Amino acid sequence: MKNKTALIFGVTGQDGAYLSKLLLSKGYNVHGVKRRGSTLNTYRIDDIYSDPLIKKNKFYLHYGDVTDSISVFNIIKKINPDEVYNLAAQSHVAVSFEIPEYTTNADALGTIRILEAIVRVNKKIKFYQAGSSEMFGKVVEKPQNEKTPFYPRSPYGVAKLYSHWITINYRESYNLFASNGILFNHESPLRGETFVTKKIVKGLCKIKLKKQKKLILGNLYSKRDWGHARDYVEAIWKILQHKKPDDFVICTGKQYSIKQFINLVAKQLKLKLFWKGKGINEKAYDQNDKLIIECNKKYLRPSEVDTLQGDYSKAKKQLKWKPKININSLIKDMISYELKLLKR
Ligand code: NAP
Ligand code: G4F
Repeated sequence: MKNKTALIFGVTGQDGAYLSKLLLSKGYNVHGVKRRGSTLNTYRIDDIYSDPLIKKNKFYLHYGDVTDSISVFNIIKKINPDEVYNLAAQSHVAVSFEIPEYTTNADALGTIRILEAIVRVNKKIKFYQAGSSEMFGKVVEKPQNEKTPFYPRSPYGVAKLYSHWITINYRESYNLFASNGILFNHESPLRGETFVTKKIVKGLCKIKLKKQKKLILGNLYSKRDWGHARDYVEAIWKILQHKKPDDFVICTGKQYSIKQFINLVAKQLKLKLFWKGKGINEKAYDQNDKLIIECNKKYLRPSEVDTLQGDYSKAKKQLKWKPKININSLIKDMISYELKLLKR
């Protein structure tokens, strides 16, 4: 049987890197779409990329942008892949309040550009849409599953909800194999630097090594259901291998507050933290009463998602998927990567 070909929009991101490696390990030809920037953005995939003109490999990169219909159409037409994974997004919730129109263009309209290209080029191409637990927003029930009504709380969440429904609409209208993952927060050593887990792990590692004095955060009390990106890209792939297109919640079912996450990281780093104060004035000190963590309202959002906790029963039953990496192993992985970098 011929090897499958996958096309990944958002290949340079956290999930793009893990998914590329997974698909290559399964024998796929992997094509990725990267954006042109004034600085290089391929550090997460540099280890698997070598110029095909120099060395024949099965990993190819193309310049494109999901806000540019021409590039989206041309790439899909040229590659005519078996599977398209749409991971491309302005993925930072807080930033989506500052650039709402761009976020909508990339995260909502980007999806319809890809779906339209698939309809015009080849309706047999399977499509995965990277949906988010942010769509549950101000949650109306706990835990959240595929039947939970949505209530997004940010331009990002609203844009992702458009993509969720347009994926279902194209599935029903054109009989496409188009599926949504509704993924809860997932992290890894490759997580973007401004997301809270990475910021905490990096900040506390630097404080431990005396390379940074303090860490400044926002809301310490929101709760998230955090998994490992390596587990979640396995689920993404399984969603497209399922016998029929469908929508799946992917999560761990466990939740922790930001403060609990900090305490777990500090424990692994053998940093003793003493918490004082409440709300935005809550602060953490070390055993010498030196200030290590404080909060600033700069990092608060106009509207917050207070709690997220998923139920992955459907994925467990139908995809035979469950998370393998727990929160402490995730933190261990993130810390060891960070310490290695810092000690280099
Ligand atoms: P990420 O690290 O921020 O990666 C996003 C990717 O999208 C990057 O490759 C980025 O390129 C690319 N991108 C951004 N705007 C683009 C545009 N206009 N055209 C083409 N590419 C563009 O995000 P991630 O954590 O890997 O997440 C992958 C997807 O899953 C995203 O859609 C995200 O919204 C969604 N999601 C993530 C989580 C999570 O917890 N990680 C949970 C649920 C859903 P650059 O490298 O050039 O910036
Ligand atoms: O790490 P975060 O920025 O992730 P958030 O907003 O939950 O979004 C992530 O997960 C979504 C899935 O639910 C994805 F769709 C999305 O693309 C992204 O990957 O913030 C987590 C929590 C928030 O409640 C935030 O207010 O941490 C709180 N927080 C507290 N201090 C902070 C900070 N968040 C950030 N980024 N930076 C802080 O200093």
